[in-house]
Amino acid sequence: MRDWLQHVDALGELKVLEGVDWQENIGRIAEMLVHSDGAPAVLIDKVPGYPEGYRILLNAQGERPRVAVSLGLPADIGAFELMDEWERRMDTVKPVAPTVVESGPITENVFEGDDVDVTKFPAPKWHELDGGRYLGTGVGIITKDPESDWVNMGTYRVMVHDRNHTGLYISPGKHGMIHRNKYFERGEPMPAVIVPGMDPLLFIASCLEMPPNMDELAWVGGMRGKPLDVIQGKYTGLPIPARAEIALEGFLHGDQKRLEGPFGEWTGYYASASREEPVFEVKALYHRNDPIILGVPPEKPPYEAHRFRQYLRSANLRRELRLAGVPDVVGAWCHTVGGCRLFNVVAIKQRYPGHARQAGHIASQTRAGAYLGRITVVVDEDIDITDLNEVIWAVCTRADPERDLDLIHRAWSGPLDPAIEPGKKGFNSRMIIDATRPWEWRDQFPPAIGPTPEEKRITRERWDWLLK
Ligand SMILES: Cc1cc2nc3c(=O)[nH]c(=O)nc-3n(C[C@H](O)[C@H](O)[C@H](O)COP(=O)(O)O)c2cc1C
Ligand SMILES: [Mn+2]
Repeated sequence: MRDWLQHVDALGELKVLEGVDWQENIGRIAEMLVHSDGAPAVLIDKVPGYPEGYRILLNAQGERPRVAVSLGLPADIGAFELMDEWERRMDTVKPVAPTVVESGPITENVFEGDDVDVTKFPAPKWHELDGGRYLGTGVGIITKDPESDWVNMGTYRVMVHDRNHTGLYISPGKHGMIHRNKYFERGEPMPAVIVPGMDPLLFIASCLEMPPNMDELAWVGGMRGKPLDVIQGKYTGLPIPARAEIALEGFLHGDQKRLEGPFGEWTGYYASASREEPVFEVKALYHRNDPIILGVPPEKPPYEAHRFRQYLRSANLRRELRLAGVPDVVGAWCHTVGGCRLFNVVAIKQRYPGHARQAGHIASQTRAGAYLGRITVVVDEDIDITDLNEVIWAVCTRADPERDLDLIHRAWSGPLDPAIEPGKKGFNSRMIIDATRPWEWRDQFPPAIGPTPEEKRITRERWDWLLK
């Protein structure tokens, strides 16, 4: 993260802000930053009541140039070039296992037993109605499958309970939850490491849907072309990134529960209310000198994670459709308005009857689209899928509801789904809208009005003083 900050500062995209209270105004500023186009990354320092140097990074990857820095790409890269490069890397990057080292910046400060105190960090109350202070938002949770060598890192929110206890909310079906349930079924606590501040690329790997059995730490090693240095956790043996900012090592206990939540979530609501959740006991606390919390509080869409996942998850969706054997997928776009989950669009060049339904049903169930989706729209290749206006126009003019609407019942949802009744959260349904020209009479479909992009370019050149 320190290198990343230098790069971003050199681009003029980093601002430092001092003296802002954790109770209200850090959260307020975070909310407003992610909803402003062109807003910088902001490093908050000198939080009243906390030591100078204990910082919080906000809006790190809210703009494309800063996502490019994370990926080691030119800062002026275009959206589609970024997506192509991401897709290429997802196809070609081979995981490189981390290297175990004895120490690193993360061991500059190590506390155990009574000396553990996670309340020393200026974790903000991010949203007015949150049930507590969340240290973990831009966080990665490292766990291991008890039945195999699979190490996973996923982003699951972390609320502070007291000096050596936190909450950990994991949605059903997430890899950390699959691991957790296996430990709990054996009557064992789950060993885990919580990393609330780290390299933004690690965070990307942690919060995007990588395949099961993929070690996100090894994936980042592959992306960087060199293994990540890790120390071995003293209590759990789990890998801890040696250059991370902060790490909490300990155990999640199935038989100790405390209220967790509510928390403002990515759907734009405090949707999961508060529930009893297993408690994470911190056995060891590690942090660098002058540690930096990575703050990525969820907000009403689009927030920071949507701003970068619109490229990365869309590229993943396009790739997964290709890998599933759906031909002639021209593009896929996970719209930020739906949190890059609830409203996804796929464009195809129709090749055969049923092609559009195939694309729609599969898009709604790939790794990129399966969890808590809602609406998948399939359009023809002439529609600009990044433009909501064009997409809705296609829905309004090419889809007839009784012919073009399919539902999938009892699909993968979870407690965060605001449309599902309390007590019944778990399943939801999916709407597949086939907004392509109907296959049988596509040749008789009325032609759309308007010049082609090439014609527009020529006309714009000729009358450039008038037509921008
Ligand atoms: C800022 C942010 C916060 C998130 N919080 C949670 C969370 O509290 N619980 C959860 O299950 N998923 C959360 N997610 C989504 C998961 O991190 C994401 O689905 C990821 O793929 C999980 O890793 P896994 O696929 O290895 O399980 C969050 C994502 C972001 C960007
Ligand atoms: Mn995973």
